[in-house]
Amino acid sequence: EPLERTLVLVKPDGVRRGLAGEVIGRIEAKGYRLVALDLRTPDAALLAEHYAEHEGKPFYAPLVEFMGSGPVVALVAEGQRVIEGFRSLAGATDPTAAAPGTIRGDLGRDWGLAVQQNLVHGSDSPVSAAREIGLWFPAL
Ligand code: DAT
Ligand code: MG
Repeated sequence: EPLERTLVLVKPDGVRRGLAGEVIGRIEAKGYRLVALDLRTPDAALLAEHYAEHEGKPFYAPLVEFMGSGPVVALVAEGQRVIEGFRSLAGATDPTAAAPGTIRGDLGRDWGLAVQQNLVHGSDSPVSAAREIGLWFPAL
């Protein structure tokens, strides 16, 4: 099977809570390789492109505001089936429903806000991964 790459973000809630290392550790412990890593606060233009598929949904504006509210850790991880594998490590979108053992299930909860503050983003397909890696790490 060919090597795959995925874009992972530790969202502002994860960085604020000091959980970036925990997330990176789980990715490394699973056996994936880090190929790029950066701490930055994304601007509105990057977030609009990153979340273009959600434009028009009720949580879109709160999502973009939240994602720009502080630094995120952006990274590219590599390995066979890493796209599926990281989504599995992350768990379900809703951290209350996410299974224990997953990042969201172990470390996340509902905070009563308009957007799910669910700690991490992971690309959901090879096409999304290529697009997102190009946005966040144009030099790769
Ligand atoms: P995922 O991050 O699991 O790929 P997604 O792409 O459907 O989920 O949504 C992007 C983000 O938007 C998600 O991580 C949190 C937020 N979100 C999604 N659905 C939501 C909802 N129904 N209410 C509030 N926030 C939501
Ligand atoms: Mg998604």
